[in-house]
Amino acid sequence: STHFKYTFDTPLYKATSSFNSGLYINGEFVDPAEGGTIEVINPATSQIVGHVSAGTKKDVDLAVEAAKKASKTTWGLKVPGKTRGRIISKIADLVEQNVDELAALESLNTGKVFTVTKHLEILGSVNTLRYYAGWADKVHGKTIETDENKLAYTRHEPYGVVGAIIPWNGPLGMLIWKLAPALATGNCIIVKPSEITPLTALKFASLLNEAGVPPGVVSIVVGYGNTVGAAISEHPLIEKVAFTGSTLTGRKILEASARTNLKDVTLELGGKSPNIIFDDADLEQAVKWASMGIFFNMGQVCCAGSRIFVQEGIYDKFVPAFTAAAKALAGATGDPFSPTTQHGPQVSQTQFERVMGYIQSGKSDGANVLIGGERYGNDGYFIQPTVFTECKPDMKIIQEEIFGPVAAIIKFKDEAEVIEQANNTVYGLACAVFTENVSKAIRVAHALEAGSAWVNCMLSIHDNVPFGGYKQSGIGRELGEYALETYTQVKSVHVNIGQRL
Ligand code: TXE
Repeated sequence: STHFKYTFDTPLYKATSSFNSGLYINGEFVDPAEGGTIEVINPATSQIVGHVSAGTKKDVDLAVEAAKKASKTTWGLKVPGKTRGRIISKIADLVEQNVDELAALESLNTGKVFTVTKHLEILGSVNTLRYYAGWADKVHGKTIETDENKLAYTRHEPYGVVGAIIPWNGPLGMLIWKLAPALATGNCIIVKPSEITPLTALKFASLLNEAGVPPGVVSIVVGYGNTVGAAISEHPLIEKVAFTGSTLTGRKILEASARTNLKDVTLELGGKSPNIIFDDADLEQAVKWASMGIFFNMGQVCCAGSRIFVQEGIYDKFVPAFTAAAKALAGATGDPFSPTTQHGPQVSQTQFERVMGYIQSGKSDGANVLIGGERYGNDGYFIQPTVFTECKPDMKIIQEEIFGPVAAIIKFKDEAEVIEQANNTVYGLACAVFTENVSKAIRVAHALEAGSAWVNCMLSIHDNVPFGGYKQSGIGRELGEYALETYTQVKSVHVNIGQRL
């Protein structure tokens, strides 16, 4: 099978990373049944840095077969929760021990800033694993009183085999958001990483045997969406699929479920999250959070605060301060492995072109570019942090998810008006409100149609707080106790203890 080897010689990380980049099925790295490789590209240079194997439907079938077997023998409710929890904790320890290498691989493959990746995504994944390790022996049903002749109770049983389809904006993070609750509840899981960013998933796979994960419990099948992704969505023996990605692909997965075995589907899709800054906000804080809220991860964040509504009384102060923040970030653009870099490239040529297309549409629709609006440098997929003003509600840059470092600022007059404008979108992933008036903050947070509402902060995510979308931003919740429900099915057991016919 394929092998990945890369020598990092950077100010922040110097080491050689070397691992098997075949498919990880039934506890070992194997060649795909029908062959095929995918090029791995460094978006900071647009150079090829290696190759990984690409699977097809046949490999998914093999992974499901192994998972089915494991779920009946070495995993599932056969294994006590505390044992599953201990194995998940061990995975967490191994990820933590490999944090620098995982962060380096993630930065190499995505262009994300190394130190940010290390502390937020990789160490964040360690925390998520530990959080769900703790749940593994705490998943239980209820006894329900009916009448004295009956004992009725519920069991929260795993689905057996679940699938996970992962995007490229948080390759390891989004994988762990799905894998950790799936394993904690006793499921086996087939994971398809994004074909653009497979490296951390494969390095992660290389740790699983040492962690004591029985063969078949986790399989990592790298491949394209229309082959491996479609095979997972259509598979008759996969009872649930968890997806993070575009709304378009989310629809296809739901359709595939409807056409085939009606598998349970959870979707975490796009967003166009409003960030509302009232006149009485703490200006300095609002500027910092708003800037982080749209520019973090080069804007490649599903819950990015991409529509910034600013009340007219603070508008003339907010706009120059926000533009200055974007300018400072532009000055810190460059190599993701440099200690001074805060802004890296977009993940791929396709995404670069998509975002530049949106910037062009904003310009031709008559929005005003205050700063940015162009690519940065000549190598790689860098785009300058961009700020638009004079935006109208029907412009594409206001209606559609750009998924790049592009902020659109809209001036508003009063609370009722801004709530209506903020909710004028098919999406409903997140929202934010900045004000020092606590009643107004809570009133607005409740009025906005979104799965997460942030008051005087943005992009704040915790393992024990659920995350997910209203409207076309998705179905179901990840993280927290709520996610456990999406990996279990409830069985009601009725025991007759006295009724005679
Ligand atoms: O996503 P896709 P793309 C949004 C963002 C971005 C846009 C396009 O706006 O600009 O989507 O990105 C797999 N059956 N988000 O086209 O296709 C694919 O292989 C099953 C938001 O890259 O949704 C990959 O593993 N799977 C977002 C995964 O879906 C299929 C994160 C995501 O890719 C498939 C990413 C199919 N038919 C993009 N086709 C977020 N919510 O955070 C593709 N895939």
